[in-house]
Amino acid sequence: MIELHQFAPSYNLPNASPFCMKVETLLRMAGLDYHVSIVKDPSTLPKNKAPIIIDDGKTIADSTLIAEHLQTHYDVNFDENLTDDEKASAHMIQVMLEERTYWVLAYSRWIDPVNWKGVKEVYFGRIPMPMRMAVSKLAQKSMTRNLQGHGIGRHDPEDIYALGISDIQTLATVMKDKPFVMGNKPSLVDATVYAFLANLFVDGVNSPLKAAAEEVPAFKAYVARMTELYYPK
Ligand SMILES: N[C@@H](CCC(=O)N[C@@H](CS)C(=O)NCC(=O)O)C(=O)O
Repeated sequence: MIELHQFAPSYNLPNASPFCMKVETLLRMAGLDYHVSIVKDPSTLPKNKAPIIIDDGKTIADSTLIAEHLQTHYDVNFDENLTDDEKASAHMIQVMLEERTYWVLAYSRWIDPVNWKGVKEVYFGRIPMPMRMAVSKLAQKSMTRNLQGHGIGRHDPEDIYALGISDIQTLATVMKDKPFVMGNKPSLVDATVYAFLANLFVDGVNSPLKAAAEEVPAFKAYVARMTELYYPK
């Protein structure tokens, strides 16, 4: 059986990592059996990031490589209903969210002082004091370095959020009121969009990025639709 290594669920979500949530959603979309193994320290993983899967002795690290693996090794074609044009649009949305919006979301959680105190409790609250302080400080430092490395972390907060808001508005323009991102049926990009929007809406993290998403009623309805389909109560 496929082993999915991911962080423990938090924030009342399948996962507070949009990449972990994307992969778990893909496994459910594909109807594949899997077993979850909780990652406590991502530095123990082959690429130092979660999620990974281990399938038939093979380790695959990175959500997009995992999606490819599922399509190559199982009878799954997430995009079977899409035209080439739709596949191209879906690809652009996925890359926008994963390679740019992600960093704005990360900034809002790990750096923005409005949220960090609460986020720290959720992520590290189970570690006993005084180790909790040291571990959370180190993790925040590492995120600061990553944001600098990406480049977005070099901007003023207003500019960081403005970039993320333009992504959210672009997504709203593409999605309109369609039931799923590319039309009437879910496809690969839905796993990413669902994971990101659900993560934006969590209680206890507030930012201009979340406020922009809240202005789009279709987003909340979409998250509820995907939850009902893939994580029914
Ligand atoms: N490109 C990767 C990104 C995965 C990723 O960024 N995972 C984050 C959690 S959202 C992580 O494990 N970060 C740990 C770290 O950077 O130390 C994918 O698609 O799986």
